[in-house]
Amino acid sequence: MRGAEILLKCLEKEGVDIIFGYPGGQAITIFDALYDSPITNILVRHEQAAAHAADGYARSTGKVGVCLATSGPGATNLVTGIATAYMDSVPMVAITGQVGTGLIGTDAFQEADITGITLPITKYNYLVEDIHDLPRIVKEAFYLAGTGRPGPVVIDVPKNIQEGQMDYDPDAEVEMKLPGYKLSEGIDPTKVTRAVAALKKAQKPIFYVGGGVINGNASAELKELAEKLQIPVATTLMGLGAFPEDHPLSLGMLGMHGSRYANYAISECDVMLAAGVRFDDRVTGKLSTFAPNAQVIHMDIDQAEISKNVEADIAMVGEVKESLKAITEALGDYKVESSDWCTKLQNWKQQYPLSYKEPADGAIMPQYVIEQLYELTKGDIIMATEVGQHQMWAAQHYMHKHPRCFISSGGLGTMGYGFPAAIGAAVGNPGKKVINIAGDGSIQMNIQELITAVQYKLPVIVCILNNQFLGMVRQWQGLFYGGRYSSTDISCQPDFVKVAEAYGALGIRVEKKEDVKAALKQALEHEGGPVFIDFVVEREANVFPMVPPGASLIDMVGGE
Ligand SMILES: Cc1ncc(C[n+]2csc(CCOP(=O)(O)OP(=O)(O)O)c2C)c(N)n1
Repeated sequence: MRGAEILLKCLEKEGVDIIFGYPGGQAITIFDALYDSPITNILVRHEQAAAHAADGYARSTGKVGVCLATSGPGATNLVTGIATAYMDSVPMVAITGQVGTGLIGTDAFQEADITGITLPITKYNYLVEDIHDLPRIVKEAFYLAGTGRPGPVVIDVPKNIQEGQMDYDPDAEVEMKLPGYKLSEGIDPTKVTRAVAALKKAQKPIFYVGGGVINGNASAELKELAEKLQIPVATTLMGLGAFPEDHPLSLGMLGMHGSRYANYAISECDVMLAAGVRFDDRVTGKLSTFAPNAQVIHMDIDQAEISKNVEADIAMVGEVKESLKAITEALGDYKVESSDWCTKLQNWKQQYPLSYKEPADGAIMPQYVIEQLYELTKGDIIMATEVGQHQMWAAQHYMHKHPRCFISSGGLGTMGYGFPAAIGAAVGNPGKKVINIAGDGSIQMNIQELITAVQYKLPVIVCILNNQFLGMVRQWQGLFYGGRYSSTDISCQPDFVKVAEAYGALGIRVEKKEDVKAALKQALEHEGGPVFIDFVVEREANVFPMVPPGASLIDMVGGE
């Protein structure tokens, strides 16, 4: 069998039925093998989108996403997508074609050292030098990508390996050789005892929850413990959906654009259960004043995260699901019915709701669009976002209720991520409506993927909150750079309705507030393919509240 066929058989063994890819000379043999394979390739129109689509597929399904590109420019186009997945711990296998092993290092046509380039942004990477290693490498790559702290793995396959031949028995046992890779061996019981003692003493406990709870499929265990001890839950951007936001214990999002009540609560808590989080600077604000009175219980699968930014008093290394379960079990019948703390937070929620001012001229406020979307869908969609103000409004003004339903580039903050990620989510979740909340800047970064969505009839609705600005940068220029709007006015822009129509999609423009809901309804009812809605919104709306960079969480400005 040819190496390319063996590669695909190995993918099949890993349960892969869909990949996202784009062909080229050094991957042509793999694409040739795909011709006869049960694996479907979703043909994107830019390799960056292949990586983001595989990432959106992975985040929304929990499976390992797979992307495929040719060598050189194909491989380097994957790089932003790989880095995005790495920063947000997304399980992905990226396969690249490479020039033949005899040409490596000669600056051959379309040669790029992709294992070198991706070394710091992958969990691991492989250059296949012997066809006999292929089955082992593929098995290891999926194992590494999907276990422990998930992440992307690159497999670079030279052309002579793809074309080489060997006997291959798909039923033969394949042995992995990963002597240095150790998974958690369970939770240290002494840590459980200490965590339980701290929680029993706590007057003002709080959960600070991140993407690790979603990656670790631990939402049910989180809810059980939060309810048992009446612990309010604040989530990061990556943690949205880990805990239902319509639950009385939910505080929504904390951090730079978090709710006032979440940030006040974090600042006042006495015990912090930090679950699957990494104390990112966008969350903590000024580190020295972050949760100053809290005893910190940090649960994480990755030992390297413990005490990286904030000293953990009790470190629980291992599956967050197991840590939560162990604490709940150790508590036995002990439970808390109500507390002054919860009452205080309920009052804060009433006192400091997320709000915004309506403009006098009746312009559409971007937050209003998100609220109307919630009215129509009640949390029962997959929402992807691009990066900017719209991303924060989508996080703040929609009630996220389910894990794996809010898909956003948190760590790298990649504009151009949301649309292809939404495509990947739509491919992985047939029948589900997928909405991409976009800015007019971000959508132009991977707008070519509209034809992919049209070709595969994917029900992706792109809501462009069109403020004719690179809004988030303009906001910072307005607040911190004296209103000098340098290179952020993008009012010279395409007609997004005509763009949609040119691609064969439905395009709708909304200029009046009273038309917002009807347009969303029309898009949600539209069958058979993608929709662009161009919401012409208030140009200079800001995201509030905001913790200015370097300030403490309690020093939020705006949004009252
Ligand atoms: C690839 C990339 N380039 C630049 C940035 C820096 N950046 C962050 S937000 C932003 C503006 C986004 O504008 P838009 O998509 O129109 O959204 P808005 O903030 O107006 O809602 C920019 C340029 C980025 N995050 N990603």
